[in-house]
Amino acid sequence: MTRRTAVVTGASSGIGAATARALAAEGYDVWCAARRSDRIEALAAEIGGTAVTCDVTSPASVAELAGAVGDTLNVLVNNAGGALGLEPVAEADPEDWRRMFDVNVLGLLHVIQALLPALRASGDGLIVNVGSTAGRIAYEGGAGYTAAKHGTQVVSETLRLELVGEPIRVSEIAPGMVRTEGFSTVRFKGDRARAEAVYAGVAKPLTAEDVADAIAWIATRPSHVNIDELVIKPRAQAAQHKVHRET
Ligand code: 8X3
Repeated sequence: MTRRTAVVTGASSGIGAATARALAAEGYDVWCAARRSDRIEALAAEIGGTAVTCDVTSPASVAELAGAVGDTLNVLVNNAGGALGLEPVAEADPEDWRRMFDVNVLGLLHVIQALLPALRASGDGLIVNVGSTAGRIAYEGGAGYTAAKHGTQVVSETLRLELVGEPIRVSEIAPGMVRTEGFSTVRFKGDRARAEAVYAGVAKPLTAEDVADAIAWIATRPSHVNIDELVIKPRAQAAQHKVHRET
């Protein structure tokens, strides 16, 4: 029997790397795609997958990924994404917004367009877009990121409408507070104190592995079962602004 295949973007760290591991543990041949070659090469060696250096904001780079993957693909996890800055609209840097829209929204477009033929050809395809609770709500300082992640959500919903009748499922997972090595450090441009403050007093934020476990669950449902959306938060986070912090 041919092994099932998966592509995970943003696989160099955090949720992406954990998802590549979780899918490999479920028996998938995993294409680990990200910009940082050294990291994905180490990961691919660890899980018996394949590393493909890829920047999802570059159509040419994504075309190379599609060329490497070949004619069929079962699972695409669009995980590459992220936040930049936490300034109010009045002061936000348009360049941050441009980059967030580029990776969280246009990145989806490039990768989906390039890999849709292979997903279709597999006869049993699944797209999992990694959104965020930021794609459901608004918070002060978050407009660039929340707008982009609302974009991720709407692209997912639209795609499900457009692909109905085809052998391709479309899911979106929307995590809340997840502590990963990169997310907040990137958002605050290396300011570790601000990054740490996000999780201050929260006993157990979600881990990348918690989210990866949920993605693997989505992927291993029978192929007629489409998990449209899955919102996942730590027990300590009842809502975006309602986080239990131990003092
Ligand atoms: C991460 C959730 O709260 O930083 O996607 O917007 S939040």
